[in-house]
Amino acid sequence: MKVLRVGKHMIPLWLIVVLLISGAGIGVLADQIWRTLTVPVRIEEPLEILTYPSELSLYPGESKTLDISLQNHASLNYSVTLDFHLTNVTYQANYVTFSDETYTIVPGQQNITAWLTVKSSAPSTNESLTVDFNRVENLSFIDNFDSATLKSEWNIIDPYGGSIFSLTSMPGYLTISTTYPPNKDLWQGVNFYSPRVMQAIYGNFTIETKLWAVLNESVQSGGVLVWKNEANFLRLERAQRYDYQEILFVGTINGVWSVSSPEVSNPGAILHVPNINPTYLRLVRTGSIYSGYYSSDSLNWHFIANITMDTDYSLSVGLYNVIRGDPPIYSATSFTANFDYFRISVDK
Ligand SMILES: [Ca+2]
Repeated sequence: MKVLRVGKHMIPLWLIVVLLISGAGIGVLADQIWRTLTVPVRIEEPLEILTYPSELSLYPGESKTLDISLQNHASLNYSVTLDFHLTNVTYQANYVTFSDETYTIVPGQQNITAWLTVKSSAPSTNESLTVDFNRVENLSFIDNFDSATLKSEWNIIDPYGGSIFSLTSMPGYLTISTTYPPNKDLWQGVNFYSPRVMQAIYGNFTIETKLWAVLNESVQSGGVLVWKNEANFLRLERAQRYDYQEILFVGTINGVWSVSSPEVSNPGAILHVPNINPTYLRLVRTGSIYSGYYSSDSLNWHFIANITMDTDYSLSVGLYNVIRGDPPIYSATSFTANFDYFRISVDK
């Protein structure tokens, strides 16, 4: 092999070549950017609705199917749930039941069938139906609360007793109703009487619910709970406190309650919002970071805050109802929180 002698060292020639190339590289990097390329990037919605019924007509007491064909342009499966809304919400609640299924949409074209049933006592009407498609990847659990019983993963917790958990008072919803006294709260070291449904979870996750509730007393709140123990838990909720309609993302971390004054949560956040109903709540765990979001339509999501809570991956999550009525500060007497669904997707 040819070598170059530098002082006492012999350097093989191939190494010199490498050194020269390296030197040229540094020269290029030191130059100015000589041209910029701009490429628009668009992430397309993978699910396309191909066909659906243009109108539906049925008599009281009848059921009808709704056939929809979809194209999944992506190369992976999605879970899809449908959310049905008649223009007349009260009519829907009183007379109409919609199917509440989760569909697995494989790549390519696929047909799905939903249905609606109208009670025999329903008066005639002309309504308009909108159907929201919720696309979820890696769905690991969903309860649409459309069955006669809660799914077996749930545990009902009502420490003080007397709260009502119902799947029939608002069809398609889990209703948690409670009254004051006493305060039924989730507050570090003070009160854990909140009526709730909880289930075990492991790993990183996204949990989401849709809350339908009339909030007109202080304090009424309901939302999603992440629970390790009484010293480590997070509440993401819609609330009325004082005269304010609010979104709160608060909790107890290492035994310290995050709400330091009526308007401040650190970590977390307390937001004043319009009187939105329903409210969609979404909470994402990534390692020790928990991110809270809310939405009024499940399309446009508003980031609330990140909270860091160091625990292992074994937790429980669920839905809760909180009421505080202790005078003179608070005045709530009852609260009913209706949850349309609860779903979990996990990182794979
Ligand atoms: Ca539902």
